[in-house]
Amino acid sequence: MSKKLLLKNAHIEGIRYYETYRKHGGYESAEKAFKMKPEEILEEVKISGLRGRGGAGFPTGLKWSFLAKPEGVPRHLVVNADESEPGTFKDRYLMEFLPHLLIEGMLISSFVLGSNVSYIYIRGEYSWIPDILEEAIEEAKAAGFLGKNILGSGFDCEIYVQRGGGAYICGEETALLESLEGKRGNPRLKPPFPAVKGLWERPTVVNNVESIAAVVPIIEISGAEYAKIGVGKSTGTKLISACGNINKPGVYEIDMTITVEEFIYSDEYCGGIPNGKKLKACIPGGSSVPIVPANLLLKTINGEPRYMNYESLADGGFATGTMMGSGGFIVLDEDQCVVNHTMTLARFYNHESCGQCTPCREGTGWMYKILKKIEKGEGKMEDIDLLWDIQRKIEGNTICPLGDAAAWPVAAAIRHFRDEFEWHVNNPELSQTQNYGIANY
Ligand code: L3W
Ligand code: SF4
Repeated sequence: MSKKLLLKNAHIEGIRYYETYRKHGGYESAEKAFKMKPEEILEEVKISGLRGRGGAGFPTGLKWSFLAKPEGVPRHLVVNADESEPGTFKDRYLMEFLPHLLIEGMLISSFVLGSNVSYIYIRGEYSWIPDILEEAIEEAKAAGFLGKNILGSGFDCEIYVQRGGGAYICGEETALLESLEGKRGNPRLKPPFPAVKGLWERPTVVNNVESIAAVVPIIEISGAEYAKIGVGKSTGTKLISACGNINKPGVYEIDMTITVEEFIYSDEYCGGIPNGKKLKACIPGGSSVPIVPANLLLKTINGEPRYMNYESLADGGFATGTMMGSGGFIVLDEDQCVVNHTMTLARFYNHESCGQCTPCREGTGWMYKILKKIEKGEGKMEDIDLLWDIQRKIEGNTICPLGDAAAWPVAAAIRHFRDEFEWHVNNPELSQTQNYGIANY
């Protein structure tokens, strides 16, 4: 059974409220942290090996250490709660059921970074959550954990919640900052990274909800103890939101030592595939990461079991591996059509492209059009090669990672499931009424 750090108290009734949260050890990490120096806390976070839980897996302590500290210039912590990656809903769970865990993590992190005004930027579609967060912020303030001179330390901190307008691109950290500044959410060129020039050109750390919540158990048990959980550079625990063709969709906390097979089939997690169907493929890290067929999902090319962690999921590179990404775990059974699925994703990325760069703006549109044509049985064999060619021209040639995120699913689908694309081309009549999966199993 995986160790629980973030969700250990999630089952307790009323844990959303300050009194219950406090009764179960809430804000004890903050009290401990305020007896330490900010540099000592930073050291604990570095030792913990915590990696950003939003998708990129960048070491959190390292990011914090990049924060510029020019004299007299305010610094900010911004929590990225714009959880829009298809298949990803773990931050929603944290904010809805454990808002004080996030507030406590933000308090400790703001103290380390010297952020007197910190923000939560939350996706607009999570319309009911800002009220929950604001209530928790008020409770924390009333209890002396926010506001002026927190715990007599002389440190002041306010937290504000800002709602997004429903654009996926605002989850990209620089687009988020633009939006927070009241502008259209267009990604900025990096460098400069937000740690140097972020919100209103001030040094800013942007971290995912789960990353900031993880700071609480790190301080509670120490960075060294946190680092002992998990394996290699995949330390601590990770929240996985599981969906698709599984018996038990939901949010699970895993300690990154379990295998993919165990995660899909064990009753503790996904509980297997409904109706005894076979596993076809999985997208383990949100829609942006490469799809992997069952044979490469349960084992690596070297025959090793594939584990639910950053290194093992990526084993073999994009040709045979994938990415942990945001932990949005999407399972496809044998009845699913990869072409149809890829087309749906292409439509999403085309719709969400901000339009600043030509390869992304035009390429996502062309990929969607071609996929639609193939899926309807109106494609030619050359279209598959054209599709491959277009995604190659997008990857690495855009301002922000949305371009790559649109290209990778197409590349992986063609690489691993070319037969399905060819089936649609060769079976135009069947393509009108059936999908590849149903027709072939
Ligand atoms: C200072 C340097 N800071 C890097 C910082 C950078 C950022 C973090 C990671 O994209 C991925 C994307 C999605 N000085 C720095 C530095 N940093 N070098 O480190 O940076 P990066 O560029 O590796 O990634 P990113 O731009 O943050 C994130 C993928 O995650 N993804 C996520 C999708 C959406 C969600 C969601 O809805 N929650 O996660 C899924 O795979 O495709 O590749 O902070 O500033 N020298
Ligand atoms: Fe906009 Fe796409 Fe360019 Fe990102 S890659 S800046 S979403 S056009």
